[in-house]
Amino acid sequence: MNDNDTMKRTFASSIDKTNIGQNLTFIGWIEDFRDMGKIGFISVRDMTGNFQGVVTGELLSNFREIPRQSVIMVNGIIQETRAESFQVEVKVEKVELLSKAANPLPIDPTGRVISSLDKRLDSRALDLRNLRISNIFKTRSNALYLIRKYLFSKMFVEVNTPKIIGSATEGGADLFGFEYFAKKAFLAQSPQLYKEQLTLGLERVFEISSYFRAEPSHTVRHLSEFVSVDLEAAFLEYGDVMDIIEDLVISTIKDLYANYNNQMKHFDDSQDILVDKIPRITYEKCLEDLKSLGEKIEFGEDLSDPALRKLGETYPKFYFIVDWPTKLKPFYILEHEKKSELSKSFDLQYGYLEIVSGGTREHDSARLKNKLQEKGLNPNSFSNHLQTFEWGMPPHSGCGLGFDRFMMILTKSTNIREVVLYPRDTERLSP
Ligand code: AMO
Repeated sequence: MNDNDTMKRTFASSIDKTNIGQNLTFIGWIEDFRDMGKIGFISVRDMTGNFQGVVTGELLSNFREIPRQSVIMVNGIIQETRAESFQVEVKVEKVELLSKAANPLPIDPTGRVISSLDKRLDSRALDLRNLRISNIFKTRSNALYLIRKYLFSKMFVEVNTPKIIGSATEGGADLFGFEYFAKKAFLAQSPQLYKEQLTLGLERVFEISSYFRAEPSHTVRHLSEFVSVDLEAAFLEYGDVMDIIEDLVISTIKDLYANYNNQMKHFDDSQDILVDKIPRITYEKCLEDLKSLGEKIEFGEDLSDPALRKLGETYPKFYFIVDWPTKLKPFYILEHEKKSELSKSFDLQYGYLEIVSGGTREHDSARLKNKLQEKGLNPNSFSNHLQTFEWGMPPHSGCGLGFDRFMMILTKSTNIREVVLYPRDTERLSP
């Protein structure tokens, strides 16, 4: 192999009948080799798809020696094919083994032999050679691109705030703490305090980053490290933020189906996630609905997992739950002026699954200080944050979208670990 041979390669998906008769070079992983004695058929995968190669004569013995999933460089003439799944095939004239794969491999990346999720995660890099799995992560990349594009179009500025912090952002629980030189530090649970502060200089900000929660629960929707799309905007109310999220979610899904259908087609198409509108249902209406379903929840109680699953049967797609009891929401959420037991807050649900949480924020420093105390937090630990509220803090609202959970919906995955490359939970710390 010469230095620039790899650059002169042709991609599997780019060949069709117009290439017949041409001599081309391909690089990829051997997915299959069917040996019929005098003739053999190879299926080779690259980042764009598969091509079929026909092998005859002396070359056949070369292929018999090469384990599947090895990397080869193949040179050959493009010709007509009888195979239904290919437009043309490559009559192999030369083969070079670039990297030999072990035999057997820990998992079968073609998916013919099914492995458990745990086993697949132990060999994640190899797992990505499965077409459905690689398409999950291509969709993830495209969804991030579309979300960024959408937020830029709404004049949001992308920011990066610290992940090593000195005090809790979401209250004291679920924090990972560690020694930071001679001090105690924590891993950020969210960018909440920073994003609020930044509205006084930038008005509209968003951040896409990993956050850390010492969630003791081992569920299909919690991880210790997850990615959140956070936004915060001056002079908007929680209803405006819901409008933005509704538009963002619907347009991202529409765009993925319209422009990336070659990826979306790999996910179960029996579930239709496209909607035109997202209904807004109050917390109190949810209690009524649950009561009629035989689930009695008192005002002020959180909606338990079984309650959300019941609610998810009534509202199986996207819906907002709005105006939560003030006592259920964090210190930074503002209550309604005339009904202080209710807060200006919302969650976006997909069935039982909470995707987004947000609200209008308290922007008065004295009231914020009281709220901290009421929630059992020490205002002294928040003195840096509180002082910024004296510098012309605008009224503001925002939310955090659990991106991994959104990916579960987009790819119809039932476990959050499916859509995260290297998930971290109570048990998993490697790879
Ligand atoms: P909240 O704590 O509800 O709100 O988090 C926002 C969203 O992040 C996702 N999420 C998680 N995803 C996977 N694993 C976890 N352990 C996990 N925890 C949360 C959920 C959730 O809806 N600061 C506020 C947001 C705001 O008001 O702006 C916050 O962090 O999808």
